[in-house]
Amino acid sequence: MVSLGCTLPQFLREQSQEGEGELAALLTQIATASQIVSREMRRSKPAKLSGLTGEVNVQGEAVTKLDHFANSVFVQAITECRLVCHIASEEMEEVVRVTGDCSSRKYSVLLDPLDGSSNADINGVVGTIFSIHRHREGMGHETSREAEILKRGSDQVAAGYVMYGPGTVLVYSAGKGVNGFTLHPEVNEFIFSHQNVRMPDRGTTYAINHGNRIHWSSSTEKLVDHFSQKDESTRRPYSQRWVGSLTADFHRILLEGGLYLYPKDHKRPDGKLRLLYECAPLAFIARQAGGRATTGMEDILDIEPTQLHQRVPLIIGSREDVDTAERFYQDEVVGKEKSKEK
Ligand code: FBP
Repeated sequence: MVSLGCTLPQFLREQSQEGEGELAALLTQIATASQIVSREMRRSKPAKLSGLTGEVNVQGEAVTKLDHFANSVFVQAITECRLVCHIASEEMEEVVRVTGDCSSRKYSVLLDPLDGSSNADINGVVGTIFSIHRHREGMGHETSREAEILKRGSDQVAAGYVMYGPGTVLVYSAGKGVNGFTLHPEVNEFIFSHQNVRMPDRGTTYAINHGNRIHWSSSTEKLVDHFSQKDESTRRPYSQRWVGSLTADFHRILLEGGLYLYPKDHKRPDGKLRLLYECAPLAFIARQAGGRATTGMEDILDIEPTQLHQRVPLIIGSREDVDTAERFYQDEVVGKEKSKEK
């Protein structure tokens, strides 16, 4: 039985069962990459890693120097461990097939190397989100790179995130609960700090970008009104929180409960966030901690992906709060169908 205070490698060694040693090695490698990123973040301002590269990524977003740096560190670390056949990243247009023989490599990794990177230059919280799938044997041909990576969230073998804030925290699940580790700045080791995290069934906060209000659907309007109304039995009105950095907003909800929403709206009919390396890994962690994630109509973990950089609406958090939100979105559809029948 591992106890709080041990290091991440010790934890992985003691928790891993037969056949899981390679997954432990991959997680250790991801953690090492995040330690490098964390160190550079601390010394990047006002040095060479602040500001933009001048490039625009596949999402049409300006690439910061830190985005670029974080992507290279993670891709290199994941490539070097020789356990991964395919890597996909928010910062890379296409899936990369790692050079060399893939036949004995068990995994594919998808990641957002630096989520919320616009916060980095103002000393705000940013994060790395990662998703690990089992590599399908015989699927390593050039033509099938995307097929290799387009898998449902429920098929993930592990997922996690690293939050670079006042402290650096790594949270992951390999399908047996959720555990968290805090980077000790002096010994530069992740120390086991959050054991078997359970998300409260209901929270007292909701997180949404109110600046998008003019674009919201009527169900989002009604839902936000609902959270703003007084009801002692459900501890409403809820407080509004918005860091504008998904890992930070999610981390708060994981520990304290509540709801995060980036719904579809009239400006973004598919939402903003990416299914494979933002929504699905966090949905996996939410479910492992007793929470849920939905688009409003479908569980995030059940979506069959069609594109690498696919966007989906995301409503994630405490089980009862997500159930409530889902009812608002589903009622709108039922209402529309009924009015068509008339
Ligand atoms: P990026 O991947 O472009 O950083 O976008 C993701 C994100 O920054 C999330 O971390 C955050 O929750 C959301 O977008 C913020 O969106 P908005 O710009 O509408 O506040």
